[in-house]
Amino acid sequence: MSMTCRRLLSIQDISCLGQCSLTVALPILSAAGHETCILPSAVLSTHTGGFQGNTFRDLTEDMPLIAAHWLREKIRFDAICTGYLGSAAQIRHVLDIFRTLKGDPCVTFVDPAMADGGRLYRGFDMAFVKAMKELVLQADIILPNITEACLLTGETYRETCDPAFVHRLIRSLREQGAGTIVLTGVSYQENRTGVMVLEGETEFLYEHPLLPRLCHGTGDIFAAAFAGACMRGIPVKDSAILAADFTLRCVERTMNDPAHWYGVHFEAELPRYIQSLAGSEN
Ligand code: PXL
Repeated sequence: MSMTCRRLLSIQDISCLGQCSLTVALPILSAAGHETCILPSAVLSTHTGGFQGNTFRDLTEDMPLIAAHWLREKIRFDAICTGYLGSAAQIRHVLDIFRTLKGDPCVTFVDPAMADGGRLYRGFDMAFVKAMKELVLQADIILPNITEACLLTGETYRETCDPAFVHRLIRSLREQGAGTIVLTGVSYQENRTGVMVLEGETEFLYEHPLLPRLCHGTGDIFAAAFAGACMRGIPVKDSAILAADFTLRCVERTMNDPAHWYGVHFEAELPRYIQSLAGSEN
């Protein structure tokens, strides 16, 4: 087995159409060279951002059964990554999985995918936020956006950030017990955005252009590209840069296709992602 091939578990929903959650995490983590196991928490006909009347098959009951089978088979994971989860009950199952299926060592990544643009996604409430906070505090690495960081800390959401506000958010998350924090959507200027990393006591900001189109699924793409890179042994800071650049290129590819409103064209960027991983390893 190659030194860099890890066994990863991605826990989130399958939105059958919509280029988000498992349909982007699986190809991206596989492209990064990892054995990618999945635990689908629900099956939806589409994601909930912009489509109306999507189906929702709740797989909450299957989650502990699947985990128990793996436990009997003595399966353990080198990393467990979570994204969109449908309910507090699902979060409790994930907490159990963290207790039972982590390898030694294991890195846990939690993207508290529940809100954006100052608003919770459809179907979530503050009880869900409270449960998500518990999961966030168990993770080695968390990837909230600004809205999610506000919800997790009780800060009031703002359209425009300033360094003092961002510093308060990451410090507050850390004081509550968060490990490494990768905060996305940190924008200090109109045409720029970026990602703030707090690892140990080191803060690092990577800024890049904000493209004139907000796209669905970019958080999921960033999280998968980031986790894939980290698990190749690439340092957190470099993994954040690599994932941000990849996400940006995916959005660039989608900008000239206004009909493609529900996701981004990430597929054709996978070869360059793979190259950039190889380039960052040396
Ligand atoms: O991209 C995050 C996400 C994942 N899964 C589902 C969603 C969303 C965002 O709206 O609705 C089902």
